[in-house]
Amino acid sequence: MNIIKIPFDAGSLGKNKGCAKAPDAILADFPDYSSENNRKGQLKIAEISVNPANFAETHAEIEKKVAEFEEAVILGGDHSITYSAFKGSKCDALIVLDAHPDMMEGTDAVTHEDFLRKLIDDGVLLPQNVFLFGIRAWHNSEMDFISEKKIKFFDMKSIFEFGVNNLCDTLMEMARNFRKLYLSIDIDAVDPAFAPGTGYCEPGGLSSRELVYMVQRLKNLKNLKFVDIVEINPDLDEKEKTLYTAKKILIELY
Ligand SMILES: [Mn+2]
Repeated sequence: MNIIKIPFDAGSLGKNKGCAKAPDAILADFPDYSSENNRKGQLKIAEISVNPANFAETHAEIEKKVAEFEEAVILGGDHSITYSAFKGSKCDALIVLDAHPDMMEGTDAVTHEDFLRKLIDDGVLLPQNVFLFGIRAWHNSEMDFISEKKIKFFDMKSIFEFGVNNLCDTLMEMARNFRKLYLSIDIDAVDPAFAPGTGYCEPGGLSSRELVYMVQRLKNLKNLKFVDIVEINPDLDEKEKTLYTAKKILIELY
């Protein structure tokens, strides 16, 4: 499995400073325990050199490096990295697990609050090829954008009501026919009780078991080529709960 480390947290606008440490923290002593997935391959690790003072240069690096891969798991970093990683991946559809839509009306630079809106506004990603899963907090302007662009979303209320397994079926049915699929996992999709090590603590999220289940199911999609895991902040973690959630996700992926 190809791993690409992107230790960049400047796109969080200071709100999740420290998540640049996540790639090394996740990979430390990895894997020193076994999991439900007994398949074990080799990890091939690449790192993207980032410049926190220069967003444009960093994003150009991310896009260029990711484009060298046919498939990979990308470790962030804040969620702004998904903008250029998705571009470089040449995927045509995106599933995002996140507490928030990340569709704020933004500034010129790509940030973790607006990367998804920018992907759509910049014509990189068609709105009908986006699937949001796990959202539970949004600004009115974000929901207006979602309605206007008819973006498909599964909010936590419906996930609770209809069940993760049923909605995962629906999601997979919709996602399986794209040419190349990208899955982006913002760790704040998970409830802060299970994953406190992140910038925004948004209650009422997925359990860590539900995230593991989603990953175990989604990895069966033949067109799934890229996965990223972002917004993990080792400095804000408690008893390494968040870090071990990320390690488990990584183990399930290979
Ligand atoms: Mn996010």
